[in-house]
Amino acid sequence: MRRRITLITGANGEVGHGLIRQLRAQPNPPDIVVLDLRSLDADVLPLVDQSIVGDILDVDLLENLSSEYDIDTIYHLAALLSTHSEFRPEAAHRVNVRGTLNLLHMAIDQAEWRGKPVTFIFPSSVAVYGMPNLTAKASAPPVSEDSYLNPITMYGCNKLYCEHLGRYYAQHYRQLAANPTPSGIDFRSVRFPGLISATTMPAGGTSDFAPEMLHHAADGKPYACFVRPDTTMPFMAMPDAIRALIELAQAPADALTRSVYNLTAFSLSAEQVAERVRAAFPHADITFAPTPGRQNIVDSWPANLDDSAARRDWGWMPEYDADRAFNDYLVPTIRAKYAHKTA
Ligand code: AKB
Repeated sequence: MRRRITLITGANGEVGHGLIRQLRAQPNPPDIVVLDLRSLDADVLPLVDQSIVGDILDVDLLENLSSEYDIDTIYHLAALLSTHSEFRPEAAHRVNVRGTLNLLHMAIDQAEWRGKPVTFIFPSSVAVYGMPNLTAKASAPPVSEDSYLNPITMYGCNKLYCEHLGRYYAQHYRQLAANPTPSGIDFRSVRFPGLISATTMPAGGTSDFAPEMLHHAADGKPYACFVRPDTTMPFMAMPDAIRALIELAQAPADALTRSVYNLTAFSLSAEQVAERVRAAFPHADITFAPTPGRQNIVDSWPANLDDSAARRDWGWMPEYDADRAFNDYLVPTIRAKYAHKTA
């Protein structure tokens, strides 16, 4: 008998660490196998059953994994984020698209072996949207899933295409076969807003100005924000993001009316983030030095997202609005994290 597991790719990132912890804290935690380019950090290593150092582009490795385990659920987190992807667009395409395709193939193979669907959870992003200009951004109502899908970043294009690939493999794969049968992939995706974690600094994203502002202030370091003070986008505290992934994975299939759902918790401008950071860390040294390229990227993302479909279909509800995110989660946890340095 092959051991039933949950597979997490890109597990060493900030979402991965939180996901491992929250899955482990479940009443009946699954066995967890993780795959990442770097060996899993020591603080979460004891929480997983196997940690594999490897690449999602290595199809032999994926085949071995597929033959060794009965993979029930895949959380496919591995990706190059938006800023990194602009510097290495072809590498981003390889990792973000080819890597996802490899995982989707693996899921089809698994579903065939086990005779049961494989739940495939794919975090997508607000980066799939492309607002045409600042006037449209300022006047648009909260953007719902099917409008403004004109991403201006490689990462946004990759995420949008992979959402479609997931829907294709789940619903239309081998549609011209003599006897078409379902592929067995139960593909479910969420479009995250900018995520803010109290424990880890993000790397390579363009929404990073908000967490960077906080972490720099707590660490006693000056911070030059790379977008204008009025730049507004939706955000979410990390614990909500992790809970959303798990809740979507556990939602009954017949409740879901879409394969991709917007998620949001609160929208703030960079200045409003700075005000909250200054209120918590009065010595914070925050200046604004917008860089045109990254500014343009955030300007293309909606100021607000409409997540009513997720609320209606699977009961999504953020627990952290802006006040609670800063007062109960971000500020106390970040303060404790850097306390030894600033004491
Ligand atoms: C990024 O900035 O690339 C990500 C995202 C918005 O998906 N945080």
